[in-house]
Amino acid sequence: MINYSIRSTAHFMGYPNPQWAQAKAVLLPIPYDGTTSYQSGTRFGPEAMLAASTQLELYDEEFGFETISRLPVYTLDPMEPHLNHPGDMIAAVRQATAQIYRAKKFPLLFGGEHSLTFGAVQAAYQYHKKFSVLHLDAHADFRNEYEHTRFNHACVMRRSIEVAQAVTSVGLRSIGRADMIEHKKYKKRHHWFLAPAVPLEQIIATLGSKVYITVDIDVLDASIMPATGTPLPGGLGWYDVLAVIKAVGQQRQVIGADIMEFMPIGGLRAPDILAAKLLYKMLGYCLKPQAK
Ligand SMILES: [Mn+2]
Repeated sequence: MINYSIRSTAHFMGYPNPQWAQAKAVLLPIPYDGTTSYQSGTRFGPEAMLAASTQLELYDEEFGFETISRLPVYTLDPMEPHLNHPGDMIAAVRQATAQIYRAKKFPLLFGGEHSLTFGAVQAAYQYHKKFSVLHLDAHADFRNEYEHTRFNHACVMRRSIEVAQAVTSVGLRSIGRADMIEHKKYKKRHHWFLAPAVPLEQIIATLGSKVYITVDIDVLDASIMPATGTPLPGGLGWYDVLAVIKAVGQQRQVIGADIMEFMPIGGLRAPDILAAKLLYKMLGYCLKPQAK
């Protein structure tokens, strides 16, 4: 078992947790926003997603079954935030994710700010060695350092390429000069596709056989996903994002995933539902439970 706990919360989809030994996927809520640069509030993301998930149908009309009754999903208690240094929180995420891998289960994290993804990527490296990262985001997050730390959310893919065999970013529409300088150093292993293009075959061709998927929720267009720290216009649509994840799930082995940067807006429920539904669809696409 994972040895931390601060409080219990709703389980995903309002569905009871299976026995730990039976669980195939493990959901790890991480309410943390220590380095968020523009506005904070992603610490409230996981709770809002869990609450919204209880409003979704268990039955998935695309798959023709209830994903969660075919696929035992265990929802952990939210991680306790370490507020001293972002590196401490990333180390805690690495430890927690490593425990999920050690138990031979699929980690699906949701936060929380994007810097945390590096902890999960490090744990993936520990257990899988060779893997690619598929990165859905408005921003390249490829700076070597930002606001005096190498662990800022704006650096998370630059850190990740130090352990992953390749990083492929999709949906980008904000690339800084500092991102570009680093990109040139890693050109052979760092691929990017600018929004609104989602060329599935080309994207998949850049990925190795094992893939970790990280979704910064701001990859979606701000009109349907305003609930994020640094929203940008011109993003991908709902079906674009589903198509990429579905194709990767069909053609590669997905070894872990996350959804980050969701920052609920009080009184506005549509983004909460979107984020919760995306999590549910990702479970189906990545773990492919069979119909009985
Ligand atoms: Mn972003």
